[in-house]
Amino acid sequence: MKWRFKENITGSIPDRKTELEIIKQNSIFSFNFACSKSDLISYSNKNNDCLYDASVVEVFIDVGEDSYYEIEVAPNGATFFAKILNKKVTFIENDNFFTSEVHIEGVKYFVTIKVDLSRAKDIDQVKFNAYRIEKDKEGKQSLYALFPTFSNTFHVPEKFVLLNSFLADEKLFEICNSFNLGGSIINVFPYGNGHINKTYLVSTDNKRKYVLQQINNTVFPDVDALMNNIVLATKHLENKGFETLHVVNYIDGKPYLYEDNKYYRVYDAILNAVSYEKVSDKIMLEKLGFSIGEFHQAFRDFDANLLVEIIPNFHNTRQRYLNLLDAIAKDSFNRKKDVLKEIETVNKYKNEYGRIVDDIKLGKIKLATTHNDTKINNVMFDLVTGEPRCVIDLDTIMPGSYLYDIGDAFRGLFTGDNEDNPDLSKLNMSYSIFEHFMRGYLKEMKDVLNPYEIQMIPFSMFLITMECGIRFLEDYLRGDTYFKCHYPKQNINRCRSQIKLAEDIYHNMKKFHEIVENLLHELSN
Ligand code: ADP
Ligand code: GN1
Ligand code: MG
Repeated sequence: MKWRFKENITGSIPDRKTELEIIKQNSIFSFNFACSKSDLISYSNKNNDCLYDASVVEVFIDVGEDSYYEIEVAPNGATFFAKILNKKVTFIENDNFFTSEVHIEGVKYFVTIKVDLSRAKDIDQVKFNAYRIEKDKEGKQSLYALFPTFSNTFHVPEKFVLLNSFLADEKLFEICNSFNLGGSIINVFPYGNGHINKTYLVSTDNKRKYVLQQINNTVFPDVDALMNNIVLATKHLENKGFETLHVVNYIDGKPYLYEDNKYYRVYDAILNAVSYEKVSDKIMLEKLGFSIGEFHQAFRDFDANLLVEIIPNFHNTRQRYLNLLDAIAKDSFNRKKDVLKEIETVNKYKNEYGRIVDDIKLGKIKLATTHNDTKINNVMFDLVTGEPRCVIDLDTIMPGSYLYDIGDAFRGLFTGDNEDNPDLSKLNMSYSIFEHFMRGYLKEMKDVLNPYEIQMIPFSMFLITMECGIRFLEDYLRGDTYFKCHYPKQNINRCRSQIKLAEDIYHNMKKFHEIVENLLHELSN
C-alpha cells in the first residue's frame, strides 16, 4: 500500500506528491519514498551535515528505548543518522542499522531506506513516523509527513505509531491519527455487537481510549444531518449534567471525516463501562427503566423540531409492512419460498400496524424527542457499581413517541442474546422483567405519559417487536443489505424470534396491563 504524505502543519493534502510504501521482510523494513516536483537541492554531500536545511526524506524510529533514531537521506545520497534523547542529538557513525539508495528521474527522486530492526527487544513496540522536507530554488521550505505533527517540527514522538500494528491495519491507523487524538495509537480492534455501523476500540499510549466508527452511509445517507443531530443532543445532555457520548472533531472542526467515499467519526470511549446483551437482575432493571425515563425527561425542554428526521418513517409500522409487501412482490432474490410461514404470520396482524402512527396524527399520542433504538446494548453500565451510566447509539434520536422506546426496550430485554437463536424456547417474555423495568421508568415518567399512552404500553411492545421482525424479513428478501449478517440465513432466525415474541406479547397484553395498573397504584401511594 502506498501512503500519501500530508502537509505537516495543516494536515492538508499538498499538490506536491510524496508517497511511501513500507515492505517488511523478516527483521528488515524497507521504507520506499517517491518524491515528486523536487528541485533536488541537497545541503552538502557530507554525511551527518545539516541535511535538513535543504531537501531530504526522513524516518524516525523508536525501538523501545527512551530515545529514538533519526535517519535522513538527501537527493544526492548524503545521509544523517542520530539518536535523539530529550531533544539532545547524538550522531552515530559506522552503524549497520540502515542502508539507503537514491534514484533520480527528472524532477522526481526515489529513496529506499532499509532498516534492520533485529535490535528491537519487542518488534510489536517499535514506533515510527516518516517525513519529507522540500527546499525549492526560491529558498521556500515545505514540510510533509506521513502523520502530521501539526507544528513546525517533526520532533513530536506522540505522533509516532506502532509499526507492526500500522502495517496490519494501515487504513484505520491513518484515520485515527488524522483525528489528532493526542497520543500514539497502540491498537485498533473491532468492537461491540451493533448491527449498523463498523465500530472499533482505539487504545492510545496516553491512557485514553476512543471509539472509531465507520458510519453506515447506506442507512444514514445524510451524515451531516446525522452528526448535527448527535452534536445537538449530546450538548443538551451535557449542559444538564448527564454523562453522554462525546464527539471528537476532525482537525477541520467537523464532527466526522469523509475519505475514500467512507464516513468516520470518533467518540471518547466511555471508560470502565460495558454494554450487555441481556439484563435480568431486578435492581439493575429498575435502574435501567429509570435511566430511559431520565433520558425522556431530559429532552422535555428540547425542541424536537431542531432534529432532522434522519430515517423518515423509522417506526411507522404500517409503512414498514408496506415495504415488506413490496419486497415480497419483487422477490428479487427468489427467497420468498423460504419464509412463507413468517409472511403468513405477519399478515395476520396487518390491521394493527397503523395504530400508533394514526393515534399520533389524532393527537392521542404525543410526539417528543425519543431515542428510537433503546436496545439493551445501547446502554453503558458501570463496571464497578453495575448501574446504567448513559444511553449511547444516538443515531436515531428524532421526534417520536415514548411508546416506541418503551416497546423497543422490552423487545430487547425479552430477546436478550437470543435474537438469532433458532431455539425459540430461549426467548424470555417475562412479567418480572416488565414489572421491574416499568417501576423505574414510571417513577420518572408516570406524570408525563397521558392515560391513553399508559394504556398503550403493552400494545407498543407487541408493535415494535413485530415491526422488528418485519424489518428482518424485508432485509432477508432484499438480499441482507441493511443489518450486518454473519451467516447466510441470520435474518430469518432474527425474524422468527421477533415474530414469536410479538405473538406471545399480543396474547398476554391483559396481564401486562394489570402490572401497569398495580405499579401506578403503588407509585401514587
Ligand atoms: P450500531 O449502530 O452499529 O449499533 P453503536 O453506536 O451502538 O453502533 O456501537 C456498537 C457498540 O459499541 C455498542 O453497543 C457499545 O458496546 C460500543 N460503543 C459504542 N460507542 C461507545 C463509546 N463511546 N464508549 C464505549 N463503547 C461504545
Ligand atoms: C439495529 O444499531 P443497533 O444494532 O443498536 C437497528 C434497530 C433494531 C436493532 C435490532 C438504526 O440496532 O432499529 O431494532 O438493530 N438500528 C437501526 O437488533 O436500524
Ligand atoms: Mg447500537
